[in-house]
Amino acid sequence: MKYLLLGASALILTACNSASISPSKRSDPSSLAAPSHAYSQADYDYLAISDPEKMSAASKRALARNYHKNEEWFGEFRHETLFGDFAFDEDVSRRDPSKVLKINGVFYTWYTRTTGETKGFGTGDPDAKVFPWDHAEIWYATSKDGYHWQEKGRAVGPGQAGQFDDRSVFTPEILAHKGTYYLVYQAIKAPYLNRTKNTVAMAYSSSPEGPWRKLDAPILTASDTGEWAGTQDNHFLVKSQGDFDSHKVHDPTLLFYRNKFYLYYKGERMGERKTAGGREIRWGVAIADNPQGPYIKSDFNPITHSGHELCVWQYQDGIAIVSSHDGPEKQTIQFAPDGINFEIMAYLPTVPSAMGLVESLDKNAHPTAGLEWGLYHEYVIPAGKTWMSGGNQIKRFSFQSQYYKSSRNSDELTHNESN
Ligand code: AAL
Repeated sequence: MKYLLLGASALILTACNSASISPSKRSDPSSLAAPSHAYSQADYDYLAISDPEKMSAASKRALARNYHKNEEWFGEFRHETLFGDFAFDEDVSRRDPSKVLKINGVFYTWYTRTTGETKGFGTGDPDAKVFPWDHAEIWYATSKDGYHWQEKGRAVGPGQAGQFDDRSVFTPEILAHKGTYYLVYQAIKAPYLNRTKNTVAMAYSSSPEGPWRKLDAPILTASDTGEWAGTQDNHFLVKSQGDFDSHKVHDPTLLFYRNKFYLYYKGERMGERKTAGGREIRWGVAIADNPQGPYIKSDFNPITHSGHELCVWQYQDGIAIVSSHDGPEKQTIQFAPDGINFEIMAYLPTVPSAMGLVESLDKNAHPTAGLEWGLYHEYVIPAGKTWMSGGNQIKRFSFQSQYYKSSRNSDELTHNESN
């Protein structure tokens, strides 16, 4: 694996060097050729390149991006509905499930829970629910088999009027570290407008059942850069966009890695534009010596130029991610030997939304072992409704690797068929 990764960085350097040529040369595809000594005859053979002196742009790209490597990272997601309180309920929206922790033989997850109809912005009612995650609380549920779930109650709710989290708390993630449970989640202070900037908050407890003690202040805020244009509540109108996370800091995911606390998150930018991959969405990381912070944003942010809800796990000495719906590198698995510098390892046909991984899996068994199964959410949109006014449901995914056939997966399929 190390050899492959070193090989990948060498190829990327080669690609960078060729990208620094003058713009006039750039229009000539042959000027983008990587020096042939960077590749072996086996590389050319694998990619059906018969003459390395005459490579199309696509062949050069295939070499530079390792299209002939990393088969062990490839696979496909499958989806299953769940039972008990995670069966679809049109009156209750459950979404953005956290990691699944196994504690004394019982699975636990935390998630965003709301009721009531989403009305959207501009209704004239400052209390109207503007998004499916507005006026939300964080609840938790348990399961003995990972299929039948029982909702246990509220873990964390919004704060008192005037506090930074008085409007909504949602999209939780969990970290168990040295006997303490840390919940990280998004918080909104009223009023909830298009231009509202959210924060990331933390609560901790010595038990997964709570009680949870909130920190007094957010652990992460949107960057204080960028400038709105005018006073209309329109987040596309800006004088300057600012940093990648100048508007929103979303989907916090906390890992204990290399003896520090890595808080990965999604940033959204004021005046969001489109890229070749659609929405302008990127991820960053903020690092702390102690679980409660202070969290310092990495100078290398943004660390992705794609993705949506986070899916992050430690594999061997590095960090693996699944980049979901947005950006030119959507639907990829990526790996960073240092948790910062990610390279694409595989391109996936589909990716579930808001995946919560199972912490107790043996993630080092192989590259995608950490994805063996987990939870995610789906929109359920009845006729006449939209993604905003429809419902949300937590479901279960499994990942089918062609390379590593797992007997567990066939058990799951049998289980599914028998239900
Ligand atoms: C999700 C996540 C965050 C956003 C919202 C709820 O897809 O990215 O959690 O704030 O949508």
